Amino acid sequence: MAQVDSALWFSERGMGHGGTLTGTGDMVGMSGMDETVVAPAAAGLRVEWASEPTAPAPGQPVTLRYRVTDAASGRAITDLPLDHERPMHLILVSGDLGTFQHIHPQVVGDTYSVTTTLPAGAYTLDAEFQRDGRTVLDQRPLTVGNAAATGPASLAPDLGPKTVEGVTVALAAPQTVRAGQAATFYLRPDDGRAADDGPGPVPRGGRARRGRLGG
Ligand SMILES: [Cu+2]
Repeated sequence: MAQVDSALWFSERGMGHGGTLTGTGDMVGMSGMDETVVAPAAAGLRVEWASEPTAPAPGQPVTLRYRVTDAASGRAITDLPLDHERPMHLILVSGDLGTFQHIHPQVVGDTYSVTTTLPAGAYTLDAEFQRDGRTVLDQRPLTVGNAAATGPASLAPDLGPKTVEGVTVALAAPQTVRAGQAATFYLRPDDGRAADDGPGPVPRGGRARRGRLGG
């Protein structure tokens, strides 16, 4: 990799936002995988989930509630440790990959709750948090209005630089990515400032995301 020394490299663990993107197939690579991601049951937990309203409407606020309990005692857990400054990270992705949100439920009563607004479609919700040193992933579907509003994903490869809010991010990717084999991706943000200004801040939302291969 020619530009390793100047590239800002983010490990998949550094993002803290693992999960499987439904419908994407083999999409995102990983490097140095040393993190254990488990389902709630494997961590001795239950996750009770609810949306309000139960049938969310497009463009209308919907509150998503996660009640995490100790499976043995039934006790609600509201003291999840902070991981990247948040106790819980929630990624919402539409089936056609056209809508993506990364939001952070907060403790409300004995739940972790967040309110958002979504276009119509079928979504996958990945809620991730830490428990006893492991990363726990709760994954579930959510339909907003007409599920058929989001068709199949269009996955025409496009690895060119992208500019968002004045920051251009270039991606250096391996020629080939194979399921079960490590692959390293390099993201190089450039906000147009002189190089000796240092790398500058990385905009939120501009971070890499890890997925699992062969999902
Ligand atoms: Cu997050």
